[in-house]
Amino acid sequence: MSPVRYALSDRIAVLTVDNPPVNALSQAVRAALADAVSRFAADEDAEIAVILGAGRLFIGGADISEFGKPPADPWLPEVIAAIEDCPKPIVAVIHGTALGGGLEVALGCHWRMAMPGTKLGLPEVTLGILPGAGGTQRLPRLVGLQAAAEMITSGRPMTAEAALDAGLIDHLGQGDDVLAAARSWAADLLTQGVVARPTGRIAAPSGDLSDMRAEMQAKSRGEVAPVTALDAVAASTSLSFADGMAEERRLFRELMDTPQRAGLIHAFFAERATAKLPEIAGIAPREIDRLGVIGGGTMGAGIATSALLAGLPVVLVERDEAAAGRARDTIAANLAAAVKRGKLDADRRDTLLDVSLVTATDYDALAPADLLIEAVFESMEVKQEVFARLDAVARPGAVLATNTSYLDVDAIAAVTSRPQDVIGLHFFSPAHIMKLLEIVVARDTAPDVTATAFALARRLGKIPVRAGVCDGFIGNRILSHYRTAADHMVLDGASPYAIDRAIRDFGFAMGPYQVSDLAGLDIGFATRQRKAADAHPRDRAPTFADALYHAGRLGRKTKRGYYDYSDDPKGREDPETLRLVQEARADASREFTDEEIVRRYMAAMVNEAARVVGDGIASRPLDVDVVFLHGYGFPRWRGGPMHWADTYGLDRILADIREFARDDDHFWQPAPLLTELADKGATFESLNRKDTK
Ligand code: T1G
Ligand code: NAD
Repeated sequence: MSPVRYALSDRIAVLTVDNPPVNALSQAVRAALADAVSRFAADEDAEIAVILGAGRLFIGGADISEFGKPPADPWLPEVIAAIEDCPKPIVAVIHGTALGGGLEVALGCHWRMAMPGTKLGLPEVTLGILPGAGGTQRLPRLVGLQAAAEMITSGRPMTAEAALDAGLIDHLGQGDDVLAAARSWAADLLTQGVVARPTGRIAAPSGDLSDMRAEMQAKSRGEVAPVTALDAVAASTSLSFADGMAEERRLFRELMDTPQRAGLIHAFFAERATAKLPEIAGIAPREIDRLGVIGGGTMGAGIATSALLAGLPVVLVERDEAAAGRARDTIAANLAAAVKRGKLDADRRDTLLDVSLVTATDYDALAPADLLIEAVFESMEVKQEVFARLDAVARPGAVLATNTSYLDVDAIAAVTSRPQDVIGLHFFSPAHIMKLLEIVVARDTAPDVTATAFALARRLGKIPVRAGVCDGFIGNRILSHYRTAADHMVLDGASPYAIDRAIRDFGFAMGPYQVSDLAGLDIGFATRQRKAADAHPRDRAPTFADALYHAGRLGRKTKRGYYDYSDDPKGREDPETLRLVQEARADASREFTDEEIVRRYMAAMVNEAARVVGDGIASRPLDVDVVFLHGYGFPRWRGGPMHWADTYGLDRILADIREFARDDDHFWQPAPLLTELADKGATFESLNRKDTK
């Protein structure tokens, strides 16, 4: 059956794009749409055409899985030109979502209507490209230069209401019967005697984007698509429509060929692949109607907020009334911020606080909970004591989860009579904002408990990644390793500021020492104390970090850490820090270029990541990528550390590690999986393909 249906009645032709799940504009859809438009043009009984999407949305854009393959006729710009050039009026009736090429189809139509709740956007820059079917030329003609530039360079969608205000659509529909609304509007237009009205013939917009360009360039940290997209929009002011279209195509092709495009598309599919695991395929999750949270500090309050926002009632247990009150205050403040951001209305907030949230000090209050998440202090002793108490009060079949950052989930499960019900749910801070959730599957965790954790993640709007039990799971384990590589460079003579700068220039949001200041230097100190007993004689301790800790420089919370925050919230470099660091290191004779800093940092990251995959802690390399993109500020356009490593070359990383091992063959030991893949000339991507497209 054709993916575009044609139906005629009362002089109205309805062209329905039907290509589940998102009506993407694959080659077959483009060809069928072009045919349907020709048929309408030739159909003497049809006076107006409506383009609609079947199912839950209009059109989700170009078919991303075709990117990187040779382009197949007809091209989308040609199909849209045929719509625009049709002498009889064609209207778009948009519901659900119109994204990328989907919105560009609508821009090529002569009139546009959207149903309430619709999102309209040009998200191409988030995939490393730009709107390549006329979006950069038609949108500014409809909504003005500035508004178009903002929409295209941010990739952020607009609501139907905002689109009406902006002039992007002509009419806001009503009700939820899209076809009926479409037919009724088309009939009205016919009565009004409307004619075809090509967007491309609207006068070119005027204005200047050079200030915006300079600002974007300064903030881009190496990302190319947004600035290039801006250049395409700017072309609409100085070139004819036809020449502007040609310029858009030229810039589009340029971006299509960049590694950044490949990185961003990898990220898109990787995020959707993490929940696809053979071990939970077809397994029914347990039902979750009520959550229990134990500990209402930073994490517990954030987790409770996240659950409440998703409509799950929460019972939160703290040590005493004062702590329970503080937890409630934190949650109230989190919800107030959500109200301020327009994510929640004030009445609903009141109901969540008064009805859906129960705070208590007695563990018996947890008895009705279907899933309990422990977020108490990071201490095995405390956690085991809490789990023994949970075992006594939780109902049979309840899932018992721990939010530990590093500790052994098997050892926590072992104090209960039901280790099959125990799992790790490692949220990231702030838990109601960060999307990543590491799901730590312990030795005895039952498959339906794992399936329940993935179902919960979906309900909370999180991106779940399966991890196995080890110190730090996927993210924190790899972090500890490359952090150590950075510390070694400081011990050998690099300034922490030089390292932070080089890492930011690579594209990370923050350097490792800025991250330390944010987390608190006491956290790192406590971790080192905890691990001191397992230290190898050749491990090199970061003596400078201890020195800062002992000097009371704990980071942002004490206004001083690696940086000085006393009169600058962003932090200033501080000669006192450099003096403390200098005193604390024995041999500081080496100099490091930015390039070497990045090489060492990334080699350590990829090497430990290869061990994490080789040991089965991460299911596939793509799972590591998603953890780093969403939990550690890894630059999205580089696709994640494993994708980046494939691009850089696994043989080159191995050569780097062997070079660094000449000075320190204890720290720099190549991971067996890295050696194996590099020797075969294979990539990490080859290990992803087994389970994903
Ligand atoms: N192409 C191919 N597959 C797609 C796709 C697309 N555009 N969008 C989604 N899928 C797959 C996805 O991988 C998943 O597959 C399934 O559909 C459901 O997706 C010329 C260059 C539309 C808001 O960037 O933002 O147009 O995992 O889980 O949460 O200028 O999908 O089930 O096998 O995300 O309901 C611009 C990308 C393209 C939109 C729906 N378009 N998609 O969200 O479902 S570039 C986009 C989305 C372009 C022109 C150009 C979302 C959605 P599987 P899902 P959802
Ligand atoms: P926190 O100190 O802010 O909060 C811990 C809370 O637990 C305190 O409010 C304390 O009163 C309460 N508590 C302690 N013992 C209790 C008990 N027996 N019963 C009930 N409540 C008890 O700590 P946090 O930062 O929220 O960390 C909690 C857990 O989450 C730790 O395991 C930590 O490793 C993990 N974690 C923290 C982060 C982070 O960035 N802060 C991120 C991920 C995971």
